[in-house]
Amino acid sequence: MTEPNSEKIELAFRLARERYAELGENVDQAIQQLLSISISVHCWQGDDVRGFENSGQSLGGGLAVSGNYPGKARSADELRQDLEKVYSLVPGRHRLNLHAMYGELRGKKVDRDEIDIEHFENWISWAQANGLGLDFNPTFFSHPRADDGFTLSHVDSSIRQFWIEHGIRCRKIGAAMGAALGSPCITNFWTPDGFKDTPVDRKAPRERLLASLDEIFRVPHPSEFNLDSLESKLFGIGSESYTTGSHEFYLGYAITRQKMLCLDSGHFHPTESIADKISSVLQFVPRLLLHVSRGVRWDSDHVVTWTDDLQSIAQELVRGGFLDRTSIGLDYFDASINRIAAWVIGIRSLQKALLCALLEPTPHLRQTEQLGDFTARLAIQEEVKSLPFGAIWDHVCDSRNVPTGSALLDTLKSYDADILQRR
Ligand code: RNT
Ligand code: ZN
Repeated sequence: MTEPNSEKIELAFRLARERYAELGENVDQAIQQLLSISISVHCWQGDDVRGFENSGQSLGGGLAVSGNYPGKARSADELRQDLEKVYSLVPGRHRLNLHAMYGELRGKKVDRDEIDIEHFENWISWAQANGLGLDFNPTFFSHPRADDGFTLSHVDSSIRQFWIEHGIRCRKIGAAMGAALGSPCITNFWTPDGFKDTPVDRKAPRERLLASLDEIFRVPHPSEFNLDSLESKLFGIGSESYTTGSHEFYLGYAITRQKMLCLDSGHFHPTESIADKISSVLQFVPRLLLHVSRGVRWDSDHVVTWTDDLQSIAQELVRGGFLDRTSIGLDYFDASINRIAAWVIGIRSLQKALLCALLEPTPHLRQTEQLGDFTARLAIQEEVKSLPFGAIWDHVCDSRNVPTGSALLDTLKSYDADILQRR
């Protein structure tokens, strides 16, 4: 690939903008809308979902990371250094999504039911300095008390109590993050609870999960500081037959408690797309969180690429006018390639899908549908796919000093050589 220069990029952009204008599309407006979307970047791509507790505990919760590419972040400072690189390679202002196990415990043994705001102070001041919002997640895995596959729905009440306390503390930390940064923190709850083999009692664990969650959410936090969200999963490795927190469970819970629902695009049957769920779920819950991921066979967490599935999600958000009520996060981990590249490729793919959706001549398409002209609807849908989108994207990057084309890979390669290979 040769590096496009700014002059050529601008020339191509002007022609492309005209082409979109002929279809009634305002390109400048679409770009502004794209730049107003903050993506919540998941911290756990940088260190293979390890965290900084240094407990020697292996990754649990049915999560699996494969690959051993050199240079994973070994400390919060290294992770922050990598993240700064990531944010410099994508247009727009974004957020960071932290997990509780990424607290800085300063060499002390602080268990999950003891963590507090002080352990996230560095993260908060770094986010302030870098103009980032923060989101948060309690960590209900990679811990001795989660080793038998159950946490909030555990049959043992002392184990449930331990995790309830963890959940309560995480919401408090989330609210502190939101208050410090002037932007609500979304605290997202996902538990791995489930059975490997066919359960006899599907009901009792769900009753226990419901009671545990009600206990965690008993104390309200102002919505300008913290928003609670719940994430379902169809199955995990080692919990193939049953998960307590199924889609129906959390859908019902989120609706009745008016919480956010998190739809992870890798957490459903392989032919089921979350794109179709957005307009249904948003009839009933106040806000949605998306964990954008890419499922491949049994794995729900491949690096996000610009697939039809991703494009449909972006189209639904734009066509339905749902961007205001949806927070978009990423959730995947790949240790077989440069981890910074994995982050950047996923974020940029998501942004391309969003920009492409924002550039769609939706009113025209909608009209064909209303008139029952499905031939025109199909013909236009297919024609739109080959509009000169790339010229618009290159302009977005180039005009914001973000590398595009071969320059992107060059930047990633030098960071690899200078930093990652030396760790
Ligand atoms: C697991 C869920 C969950 C996690 C993160 C690390 O399947 O998707 O969101 O990936 O919390
Ligand atoms: Zn997820």
